[in-house]
Amino acid sequence: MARVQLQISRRSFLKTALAGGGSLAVTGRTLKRALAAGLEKAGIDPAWFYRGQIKTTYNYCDMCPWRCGIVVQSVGDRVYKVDGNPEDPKSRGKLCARGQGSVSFLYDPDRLRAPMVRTGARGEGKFKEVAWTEALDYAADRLSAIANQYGPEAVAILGHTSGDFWFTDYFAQAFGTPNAAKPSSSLCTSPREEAAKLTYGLAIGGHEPVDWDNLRCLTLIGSHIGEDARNTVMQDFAAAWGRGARVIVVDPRFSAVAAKADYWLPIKPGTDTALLLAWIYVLIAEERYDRAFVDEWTEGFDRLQQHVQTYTPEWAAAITDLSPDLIRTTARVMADTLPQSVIMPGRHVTWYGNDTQRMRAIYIINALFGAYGRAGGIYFSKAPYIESYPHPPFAVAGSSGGCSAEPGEESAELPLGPSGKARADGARTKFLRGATATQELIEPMITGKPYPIKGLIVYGMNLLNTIPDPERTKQALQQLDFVMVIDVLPQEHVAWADVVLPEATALERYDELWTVAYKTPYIAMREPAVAPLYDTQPAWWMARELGLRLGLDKYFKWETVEEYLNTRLQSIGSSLDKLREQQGIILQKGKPYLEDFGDASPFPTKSKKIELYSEELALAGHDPLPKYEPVEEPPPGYFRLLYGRHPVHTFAKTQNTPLLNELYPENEVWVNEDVATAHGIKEGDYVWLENQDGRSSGPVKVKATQRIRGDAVYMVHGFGQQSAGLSRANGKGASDTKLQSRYVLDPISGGAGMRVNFVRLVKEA
Ligand code: MGD
Ligand code: MGD
Ligand code: SF4
Repeated sequence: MARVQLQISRRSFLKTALAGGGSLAVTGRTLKRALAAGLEKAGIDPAWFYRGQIKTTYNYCDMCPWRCGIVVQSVGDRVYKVDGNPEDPKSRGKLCARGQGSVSFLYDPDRLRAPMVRTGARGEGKFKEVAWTEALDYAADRLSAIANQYGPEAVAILGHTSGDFWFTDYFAQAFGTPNAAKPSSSLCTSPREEAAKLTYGLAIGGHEPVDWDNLRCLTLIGSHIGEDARNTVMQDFAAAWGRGARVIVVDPRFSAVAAKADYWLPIKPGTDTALLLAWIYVLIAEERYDRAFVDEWTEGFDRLQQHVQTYTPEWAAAITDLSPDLIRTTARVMADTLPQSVIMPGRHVTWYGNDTQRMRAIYIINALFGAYGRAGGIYFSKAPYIESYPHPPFAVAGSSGGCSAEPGEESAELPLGPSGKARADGARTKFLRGATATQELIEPMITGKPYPIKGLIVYGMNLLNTIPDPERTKQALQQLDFVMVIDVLPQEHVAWADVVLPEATALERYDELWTVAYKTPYIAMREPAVAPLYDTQPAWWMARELGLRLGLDKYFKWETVEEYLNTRLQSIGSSLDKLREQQGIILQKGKPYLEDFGDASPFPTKSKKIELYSEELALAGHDPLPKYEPVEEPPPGYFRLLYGRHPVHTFAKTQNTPLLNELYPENEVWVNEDVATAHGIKEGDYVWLENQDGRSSGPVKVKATQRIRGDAVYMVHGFGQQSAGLSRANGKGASDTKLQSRYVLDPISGGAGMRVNFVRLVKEA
């Protein structure tokens, strides 16, 4: 421990010196160095001298939902360095570029600085700064007026980023609204979660449980590792690739990871289920599956065999635009190394509105490989044990779910409000499994059906860049009685708030413990490295202050967040101090493999087996086995709009971060080179994109390339923002969200498929 601290301290000190322009004057630095040199000469280790200056704190990175453990070095009131926490099972001492950008995010001069109350019209962005007491009193008055007139369910709470627990979970449940949702569910992972629960009874949770250490063949359906820059996944992929694991990438675009693959399948967008069915056909027809595993652990194999009889590679080739040979060869390559062969469960899987069935097809193939609970396959995640803070039962049970929710935390049961009303997105009746449908909560704000939503709290979610059809969202915002936004930056939706509460960033605050279901379950802490800048406050404080004003005292008995955290940690014989001594991480024991379960089944389905054929789907009138359903084709002159990630940006959150903005300031639209030439457009030209409903975004630079098919265009999500307060990001590039005026709902999971929009290229005048 001391050794690590000393090394980091020296490095941080050098960094401090290099940073220049910081709080340490050059003369002071020279003097300190001279003193240190004097101590060294006298045979005294000068480390203590520096250590007095440099504070080490433990945290988890908030630059994306992956949340790698970090070690933060600060001097006085300034943070200088963020490193990966070597004890953290996910960061393993390393960070991605965005994680390195945390300090720049903290010191973004455009940050929100004080609570504000609206003075102009909604959307105009005119505010006056007020004291916290005034802002909170006003918000509490408005929220209780709505609850008194319409019931607490008339307030919706939409949230994301790692502090969302305090509002989307804790406050929402104490206040009594079931209308709390996270975009990371219905706009991201819900189809893969619902398909997993239907097929083998377990949710995937926050971290795809691929047993990388022993993996010998990896197949990626879309997942674009490297651009999707999750630190651990990139480390694991690099290690597996270095060991010689085979890699198969299915993507209409020659992605960064396709460049590392043994096979790239440039599939026609929207046809993946046909490919998966043909792979199943080959695996069964050629008996390239793990028969013993299938016999012992699966249900419905005979019906699956019958079902795929006509799904030959030749059938799939006509649909997918891939050759039958390539389909056969790749099935054989995958099967060569079973059970150490995995099709990685995707993450952002809300593509076309039939996504649960595509995900089921993926899980069925993994079952044929015998991958579940086997080394080099799919391990079983386990959530760490720790008690919740003891409080009286909440007014409403939670199920907001999401990207970072852990297995077991999400519930298929939908919460009811105190007045007995179910969530207003209609999930109980509309979708089989009832994932939280963030975008569907917009409708009751406009139509008042099934009952009115009159108030909205947005915590750490980029409302107008995250939910498709932002024009519809603006219409909803106009109609609400009260809108409160808690954010750190003047993002576009902030201009629509009645009250704006500025939050301290992750490096400036305590937060809820990060409890991670993983191969090795673990718990990580977040503590402030420095005091909050400006007049900002942490979410736990805001939630408590509002709760007390709303008469919810019984849920907020803890006076400080340290008391809250220590109470939870006591349940496992720990405390904040002990956690600090353990470098911010508590590891627990997992149960990753079949043998860890003894005679018991690890699959909590009705049959206690992997359900290749799903009775539950059949009973609900859905296809019990996955079928290929064609998706709508682009009209003549239009291209399907595809989107993804850039390694140095997260969603629409980091485009304004000085350091990251410098690395990639604007997005580009990828257009097939031949198509561009036919349109008289060349690399570097600027174009506008106009979608099927006349919505446009741009101007955006053209990347004319053979790395994408001719029927689609591609761009990085998160650009094309319109907020004057974001001095670097404002007006740069094009927005995929603005061009997504429609989406198709997956009837099983409620996920909103967004790759159903088409654009044409309009040359910049
Ligand atoms: P971000 O743009 O990261 O995405 O949706 P969001 O989480 O809404 O927005 C984070 C917001 O939190 C920003 O407003 C940021 O300023 C604010 N913020 C940052 N740090 C803090 C903090 O410490 N405290 C508070 N209070 N606020 C903070 C992501 C969602 O988007 C997801 S998970 C997916 S997978 C989907 N991706 C996607 C896409 O690729 N394309 C399109 N068009 N839509 C998408 N929607 C979904
Ligand atoms: P996808 O949307 O599944 O995203 O990352 P992924 O889960 O990897 O994949 C996008 C890829 O799908 C693109 O390469 C696109 O060309 C391809 N694609 C498009 N249409 C089709 C199709 O019809 N078939 C096939 N086979 N491929 C298709 C999202 C993930 O990224 C998420 S959800 C989060 S929360 C994180 N966000 C994030 C970030 O914001 N920034 C960075 N740098 N990394 C991130 N990592 C995570
Ligand atoms: Fe931070 Fe990168 Fe880890 Fe995300 S993947 S939590 S941005 S270091």
